[in-house]
Amino acid sequence: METLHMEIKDKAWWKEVVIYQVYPRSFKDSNGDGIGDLPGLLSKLDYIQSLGVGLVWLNPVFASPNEDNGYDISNFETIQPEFGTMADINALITGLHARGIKLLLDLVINHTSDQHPWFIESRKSRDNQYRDYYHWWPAEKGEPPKRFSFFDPDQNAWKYDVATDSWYLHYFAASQPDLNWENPVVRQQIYQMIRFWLDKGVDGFRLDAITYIAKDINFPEITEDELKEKYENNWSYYYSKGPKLHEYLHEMNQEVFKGRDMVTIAETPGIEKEDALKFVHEDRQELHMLYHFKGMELGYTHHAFKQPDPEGYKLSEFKKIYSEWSDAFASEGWGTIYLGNHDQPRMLTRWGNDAPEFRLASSKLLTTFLLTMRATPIFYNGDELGMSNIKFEKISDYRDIETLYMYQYIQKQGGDVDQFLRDQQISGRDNARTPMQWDASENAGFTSGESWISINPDHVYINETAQDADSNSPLNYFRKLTALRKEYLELIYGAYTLYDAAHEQVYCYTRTINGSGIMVVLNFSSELVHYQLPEELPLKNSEPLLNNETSLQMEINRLILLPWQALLFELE
Ligand code: TEU
Ligand code: CA
Repeated sequence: METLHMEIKDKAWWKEVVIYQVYPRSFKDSNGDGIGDLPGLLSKLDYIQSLGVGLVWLNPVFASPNEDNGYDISNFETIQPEFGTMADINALITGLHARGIKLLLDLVINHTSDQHPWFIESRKSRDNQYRDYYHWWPAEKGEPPKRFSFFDPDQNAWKYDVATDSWYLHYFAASQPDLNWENPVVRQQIYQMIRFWLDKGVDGFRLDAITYIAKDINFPEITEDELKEKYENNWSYYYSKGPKLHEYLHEMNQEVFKGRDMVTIAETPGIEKEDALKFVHEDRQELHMLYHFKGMELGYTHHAFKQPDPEGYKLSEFKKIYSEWSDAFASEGWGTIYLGNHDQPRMLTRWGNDAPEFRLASSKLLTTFLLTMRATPIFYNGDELGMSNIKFEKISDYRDIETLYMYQYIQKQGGDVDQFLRDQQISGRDNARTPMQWDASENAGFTSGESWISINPDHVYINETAQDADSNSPLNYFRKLTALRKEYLELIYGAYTLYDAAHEQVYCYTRTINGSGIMVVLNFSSELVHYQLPEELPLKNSEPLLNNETSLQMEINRLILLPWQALLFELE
């Protein structure tokens, strides 16, 4: 172990940790109002420590009218009362640090809530001192050029405001007006706010929709053809190419992040792997890490909004994307990896198989993939238990504005809302937002009141209490893997090499330092698979280092893999 440490350059704590994402609204309710909160989270710090994770990403808990579950902030420096108080956040920072765990807060700075004092002032008059904090288009200039909104019943990113006979820009909901980053006063206000949280002891930030902050303020017309040819018919690819984006990210780094032992992880919708190092190459002095959406676009038909392909996804394409992004950071920069979060469905249902006979093995296999690839894993709360999609039947079951507004839009267009509801059973964001399943009791140990969103009925057999006592559970398997990462540095810094790229059922790769290391074999299918291990990879020991099943069928280098079986072998 010692020798290995010496050889590795650019080691960093944030390359070695597993990130645990906590969605506070659905984690633990402490006062029976059916909404998860900070005192509830504080009561679960020992649980989080038991997972072996090193960094917690907390979704927004700041003052918010809560139209987009906290991503519409009305005050960046106060805590939303239903979540708790500033004292609770202080206790969270102290409590996590006392357990050797660091904390990331969510920085939502592409937009604010329309209830933020800045916007309330800005919309009052055209010469208000806050006017240029946002993007306004005076009506006398005629209709503004089309811009697409992700959360709007008309998909229109411009909203007319009679008070000043003008339109304002909102890439997300109308209650989330976009900030004008071209205004240096706005940038300085934001830098000051970030310093406020860093001075309180926060260890870094996840930066929300950060690729969208820079706008071409000439607001040129984007024709249908141009959108198709240049931007894959996807506005996020246009929105992520604002002219001064990297200038602002560099400025923010220089003015706030530089010289601090902290980490930044950017959500970067609309980028390709060729763009990645522009954001995270050390010499650029912008960000530490990012997460992209290329994997998340896999397995959709692209004929309709987030419509799952009935054929599912092709493993060869899955391997291609995650291998290319691993290679993008092979010698420079550093990547992240995830399969789910609060904007995506549960990874088990989307990428695995949540049928009763396969779900435990499948969940453990996906955990194996995330924690053995060459990138910092971002692991979503509840996935360590193998939680699945709730698959709501009715639109009234949903709480998420992305689903509710898209339903209204399809309805207005006379589209097939029933098909949309079937699609959302697989792809809807609310599938990831059902409460954490602590036990088999009526409300899963989440609340003593009525939950803000339905609890998945499978909590009677998929819950933390039952799995804590079961050595073969997904929960204890997760704990084994976080421990293994601390023992085998190859799993962190080892080079990644893919084998059998064309195999449509088995994902086989190695993680090596100076040729020695670990081989990972994953059967991404619900069938038995006969698999010949790569000849050129002699095993140190035919006994696997880790097996998510309790049996192994192996003769010399031939394996008969069980459905969703995951194996780690030490290489000679
Ligand atoms: O998401 C930004 C983003 O790109 C999302 O629109 C994403 O593409 C979509 O949700 C996938 O379905 C961030 C936050 O993660 C999300 O929760 C917020 O709703 C959004 O920004 C606005 O703040
Ligand atoms: Ca509560």
